[in-house]
Amino acid sequence: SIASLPERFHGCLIGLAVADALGAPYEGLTSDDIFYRFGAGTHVVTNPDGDTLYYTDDTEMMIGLAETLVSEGHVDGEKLIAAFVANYHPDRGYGRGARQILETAATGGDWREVARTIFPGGSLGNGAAMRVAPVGLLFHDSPEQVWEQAKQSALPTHQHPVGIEGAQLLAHAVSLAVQLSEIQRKHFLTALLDRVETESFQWAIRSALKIKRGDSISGLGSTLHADRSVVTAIVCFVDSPDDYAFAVGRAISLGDDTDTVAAMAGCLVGAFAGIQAIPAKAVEQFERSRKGIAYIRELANRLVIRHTNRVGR
Ligand code: F2R
Ligand code: MG
Ligand code: MG
Ligand code: MG
Repeated sequence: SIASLPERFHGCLIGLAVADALGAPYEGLTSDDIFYRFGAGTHVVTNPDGDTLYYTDDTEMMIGLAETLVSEGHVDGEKLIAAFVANYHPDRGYGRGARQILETAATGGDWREVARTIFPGGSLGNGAAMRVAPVGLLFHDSPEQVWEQAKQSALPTHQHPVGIEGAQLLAHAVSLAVQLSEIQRKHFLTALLDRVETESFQWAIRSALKIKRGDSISGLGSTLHADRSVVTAIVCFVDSPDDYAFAVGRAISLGDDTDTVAAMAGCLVGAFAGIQAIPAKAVEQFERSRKGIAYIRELANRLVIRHTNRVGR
């Protein structure tokens, strides 16, 4: 059965948070290490380690972006940084650049200058893409707004064209996933290829189009760099769009940036197949902190209302 729009908004945000938490224990490990020590990816998803699943920076920043969209109706860079700072817990495992920018902002320093100079050309980390899903949901009826608002949501921390376009690409993928009733692998990837402008992403999507469904995608990468993780996550989704355990498990099994590739694949499956596609056991084990599962569901509700008001229905 085809999921309703509210079910898809919930599926997207919960699918992101749960996958982030499922993948987090394995971040930085190699693919081999994960397999030999913990088993196949699907096993890791259906039999999560430990009692409670804790989310990381991926979800914490998604929450900050969703809060900003709910209160402002669009991305405001100052408000977004303020939300990131208010939610910031360094023990959630932030990237080196993100940490410096947020700590500078927290102490009243020139965080924009840090964002411009932190890495050559700015950050091309996948941090802007990992948090962008709420933009793809709220503006899904307008491809131009998705592209522009995703850019605005990236800029406070990610100034490099690859860091920015990674966010735009994932937001665009979310906006398609939340509307479609069927995913055609080649058609979906071609639609994304038509949209991207950087050579890095053109290369990655062309490579993905050459890989047959189910073949190894390890060559696409699963690193902290946006051009070596965003397309990988999208392929995990298009290869099994309504099988959360398989798509997220495959993302985790690649090793390296497991939480983030899983989070990006998980938000796409949730946006397409709805909240009912997320394994109940993992949702049950997800942390029940102040900004835990109930709060994320409330943000999804408020985004639905924002969207309804925005399109004037
Ligand atoms: N930070 C982590 N996990 C710890 C991983 C440690 C890793 N093994 C290591 O050695 O660093 N996870 C979280 O960070 C990722 C999102 O990162 P974000 O928000 O994009 O941060 P940052 O620091 O801007 O970028 C991440 C790294 O990418 C490299 N990088 C960025 N721009 C670069 C450039 N222009 N040139 C070269 N390298 C660049 C740097 O190493 C950055 O630190 C997610 O995985 C999240 O879960
Ligand atoms: Mg993380
Ligand atoms: Mg953002
Ligand atoms: Mg990560």
